[in-house]
Amino acid sequence: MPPFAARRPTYDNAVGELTLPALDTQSFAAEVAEGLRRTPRQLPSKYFYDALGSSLFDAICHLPWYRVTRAESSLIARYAAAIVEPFAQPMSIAELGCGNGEKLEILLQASGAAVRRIHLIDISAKALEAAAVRVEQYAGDGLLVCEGTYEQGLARLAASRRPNQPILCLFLGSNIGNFDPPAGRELLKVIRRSLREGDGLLLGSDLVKPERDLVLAYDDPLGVTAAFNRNLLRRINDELGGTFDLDAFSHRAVWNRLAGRVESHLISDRRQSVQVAAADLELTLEAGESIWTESSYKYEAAGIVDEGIAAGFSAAQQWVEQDARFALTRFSV
Ligand code: AVJ
Repeated sequence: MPPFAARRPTYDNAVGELTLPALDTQSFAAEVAEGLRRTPRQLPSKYFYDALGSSLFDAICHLPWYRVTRAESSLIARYAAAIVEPFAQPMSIAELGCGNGEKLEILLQASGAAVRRIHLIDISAKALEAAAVRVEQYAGDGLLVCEGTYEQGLARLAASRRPNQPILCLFLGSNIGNFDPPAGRELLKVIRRSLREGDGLLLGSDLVKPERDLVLAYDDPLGVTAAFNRNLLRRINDELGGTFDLDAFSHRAVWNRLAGRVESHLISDRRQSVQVAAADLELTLEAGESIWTESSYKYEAAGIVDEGIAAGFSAAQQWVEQDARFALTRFSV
């Protein structure tokens, strides 16, 4: 039996298996149809993370030009003890969008905290398997794995928490940056409402920095980010019967200073028609027309603190990596 399958029984059966409406093929098709009919055309970035997309993202994290992951990992390694210091132990740790679990493992190892239960929440089954294998040894009181959206994971977290253990919820990697500011605010409120007094949130966010650094981070010379972006079209072809010609789209990253975000686009190199069978969609793209696939909002360090307090958290402590410009902020409930 593969290691992950053997650990499946650690799912919390009392809560039951949730159905995952945001992740099934029908919802994927509906969101693709809705986004591609919009002006400007758009696709939701949460669908990047199929097995290949998750592997490409792992590769991005090793690129010299994408410093988010390394900056955050070094902050966590250095300040691990301070990060967990306010929480009564033994405690639980939950991570929204845990990816491969590397940063959580660093926190568990470097903090030496008595962590009994671990909740992993991610939209990618492949990432969850990797994370589960990594941190299982630290979860003396069970590892709960939730393949789903943040909202689904938070609902399960609130319903399945251990009575006398505070929860530190991790929301790292600047994943908050994929939400436009009103949606980000709303998500922070949902996180806050899923937690209780004595709990905390550790939020990792990338900061505004010079434009050339931002553009290189999202349009790297090796073309890995371009492949990550184009893989969304490949996924639509494979899962929804799409006819995208992957060679006919160029990756473009632009810093939109006024909006405070890096935008990732796929630009149609020529006028072309595309069908997506499962979405019942036929569209014609003009030469130079863009499909906007991702926003990566960048924050000011003080702005992040304000957002957490506005969402109802009571206090904040912040650690900043000044060189790469990345902030880790811990909020108390
Ligand atoms: C995982 C959403 C934080 O926006 O920086 C990396 C994804 N996209 N390179 C980001 C990503 C292109 C990443 N997040």
